[in-house]
Amino acid sequence: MQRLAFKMKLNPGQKDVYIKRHKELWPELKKILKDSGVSEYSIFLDEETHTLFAFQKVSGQGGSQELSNNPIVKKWWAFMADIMETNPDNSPISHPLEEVFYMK
Ligand code: RM4
Repeated sequence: MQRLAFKMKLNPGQKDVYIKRHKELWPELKKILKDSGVSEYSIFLDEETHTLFAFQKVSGQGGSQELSNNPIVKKWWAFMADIMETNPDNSPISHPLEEVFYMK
């Protein structure tokens, strides 16, 4: 089991939309994430910098940001592209973070 953290960027003023869309996360996307081994997936917002801090446990080959070949994931990223900083293929710009402390 791997523990992964990364950061993304939300466009200013989009907090409420971001929360609403995730409350209504597509069930098929949730299934893809779970089936690929992602669990305990949380995303926190730093409102000062608009940084989204994501954490997840991963038991499969890779985390959520490595599912770019999946058509549903692609569709979700296209849906989210209007409110996040994205790459030209609509994937959110994600920066991996190094774990420097862990206490169970
Ligand atoms: C995020 C972003 C991530 C996705 C989650 C569910 O806003 O699009 O890539 O894993 O939603």
